[in-house]
Parts: sequence; C-alpha cells; structure tokens
Amino acid sequence: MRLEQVVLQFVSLPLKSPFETSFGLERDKRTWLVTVRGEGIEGYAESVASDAPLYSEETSASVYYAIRDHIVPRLTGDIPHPEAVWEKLSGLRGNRMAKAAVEMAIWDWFARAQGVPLFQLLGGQEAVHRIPVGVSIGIQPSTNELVKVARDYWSQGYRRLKIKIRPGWDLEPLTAVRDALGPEVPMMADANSAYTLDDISTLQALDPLHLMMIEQPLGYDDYVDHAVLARHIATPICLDEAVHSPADARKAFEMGSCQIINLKVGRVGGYQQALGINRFALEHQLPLWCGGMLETGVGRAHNLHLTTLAGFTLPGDTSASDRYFDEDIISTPFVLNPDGTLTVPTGPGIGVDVNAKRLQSVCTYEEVLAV
Ligand code: OSB
Ligand code: MG
Repeated sequence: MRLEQVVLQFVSLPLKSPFETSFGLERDKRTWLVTVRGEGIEGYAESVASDAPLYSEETSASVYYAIRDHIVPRLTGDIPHPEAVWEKLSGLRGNRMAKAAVEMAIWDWFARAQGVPLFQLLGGQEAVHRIPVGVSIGIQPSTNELVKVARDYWSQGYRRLKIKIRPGWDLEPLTAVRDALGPEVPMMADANSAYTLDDISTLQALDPLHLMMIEQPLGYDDYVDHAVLARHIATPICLDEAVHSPADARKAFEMGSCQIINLKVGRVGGYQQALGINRFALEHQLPLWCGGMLETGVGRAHNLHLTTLAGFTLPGDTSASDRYFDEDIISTPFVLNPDGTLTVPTGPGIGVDVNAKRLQSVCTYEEVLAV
C-alpha cells in the first residue's frame, strides 16, 4: 500500500480539571492529531509530546519538524505492512514520539484497509474485550481534596488508584487515602523523577502502605540509581519515562532497576517497538501495564488495542473520556463499565471516528504534507 498525504492538526482540548505532576501543571490536552491518507483510506493517531520538554525531551514543536522534515520524506514507496515503517525510519535517532504518532496512524490505516480491528493485526487476545483500568490522580490543593477525589474515582469502579507524588506531597497524602479507603484498595504512586538517592528514607517510609509499585521515583534517564534504590525499599519499582525501547527494557530488567514497566506506545516509538517490549516481558515474566498521556479518544483507542496483548497483566491508566474532557473529539466517547473496564472498539482499525465538528472547534492549526 502507498501513502499519499499526512495531515497534521494541532488540537487544544480543555481538561475538566488541571492535571498537576512533579514536573508541572497542564490545563489543556495539546497534541498533534496525525491523519495518514492513501488508497482512499485514512488512519489516525496522536502524539504524546507536550509543549514543553518536562516529561521527555520531545515537544510539540520537535514532533512537528521531525514529522515534516524527516519522517514524511521517508514514507515513499510501498508499505507492505506497518511493521516495515520502523525500518524505513531507522536512520533517524530519537524522536520516538514523532515516529510513534505516524507509525500508529499507519497501523490504523492498514487495519482499516483490511477491514479488521487493530488488536487483531497486533496479535492481541481475541477473548479480551474489556480492559481493566485505573485512574491517575494529579497533585491536589490539599489532602482533604485528594481523599475526596480518590473516594469518588474508587466508587465509580476504577480498579486501582495512582497518586502523583513529589517531595513534600508523599507520605501524608498517601497515608490519608490508605486510611480512608482501606487496605484492600490497589494503590500506587508516580513520582515522575522527583526524588534522588538522598531521599531513600522518605521512600522507605512508604513501605508500610503496601503500594503496588512506585513509578519512576528517580532520574528520567537513570537505571543505576533505581537498581540501588530497589535494594533499599520493599515497594516494587516501575519505570516509565526511562524506558524507550526493547533494549532499554532488557537493560533495566537485567540491572534490577525495575520489576514492572509502564508501557506507552506513544513514548517508545510505536507498535513495532511496543510489540518488542511485550515479547521481552512475556519471556521474562516482567509485568506490564499501559500508561497514558491524557490522550484524546484517538490515542485512548490505540491504548486499548495495545492492552489486549498478553503481556499486559496489571490495570492501566486508560480512564474513561469523562475523567478528562467535557467533550472528547471522537463521536462515541469511552465510558467506564460498572466492573471497572473500558470496552475495546471492534470496528475496523482503532474502531473510533473523529467528530469533525468538535475537532474543528478545538483545532488551532492544520497542515497537509504530501508523501
Ligand atoms: O507519568 O504517567 C505519567 C500524564 C502526563 C504525563 C505523564 C504521566 C501522565 C499520567 C496520566 O499519569 C495518565 C492518564 O490518565 O493518561
Ligand atoms: Mg508515569
């Protein structure tokens, strides 16, 4: 199959409430929606890069230039299968979020052309129609507010609560949620690299809370200190922003830097790379779960298809559309089933469609690139 055009649309979609992490505060989901076109079919995906290089080095601006100047010019010629895209882009270093946005849209395009749901093309488990999901709770103005928010999500049916932490917002708020909701509630914390080895005693103090894991406590590019920390705390360590590839997953696992990986397909360069990490995880009984980047319904649909793979054994961050937005950009927003799951769409490709009118009202810039 051949591609003819790649359309970049910048979307600024207001979040229902600001999302605060140790690295910053986001009020809107700002992303590139990528549409690939060819042979009369379109495919869709979105970038997970933010405007500022706070979570990752990549930004909305770097994603734009990487796609326009380096990725699209390499998409000429036959694309026999979406797995071939990674190879076409292999000369380009880094820029994995930019590569992912295009590669994922091509998987959707290809699956739609075949008339099959994306999870089938990915080799996902046919029997998995409902994905158990949790919710990621940003830093709140007060502990009381956090307990209120946590209680509300838990009563909605979410399967586990992830609470963002940073120095000064850790033991006290986590203990308050544990005390309010009880010992059975699956809870975890995400530090987004806010700590160093000087904080070992603070992190040890979290052990009695029996968290499922602590996500990315130390440096965003570090494996050595995480391996040291792992020997000093009982809480399992999960890596997020430090893992970019199957090779990274192997190194982090072999060094003992993590016992769990948060896999975001948009972070690691797309499905070809995500499938490689999934294979490694299965071979080594390394638990995976699907993270999120506050995606619109398009990225959310991709995440659900990814989570049908056998390596995903823990509830992920793919919450319902109404946890993020008053009005999503897809026609049928994702709703939380009473059993704390989201349903994987079964139509061709990612199985969701963009609401053109809604998209138009939140799209601030558009550019059509010829392949
Ligand atoms: O570290 O997982 C993270 C959102 C933006 C950037 C980084 C992270 C997150 C989340 C939100 O935790 C997960 C979601 O609900 O999409
Ligand atoms: Mg994280």
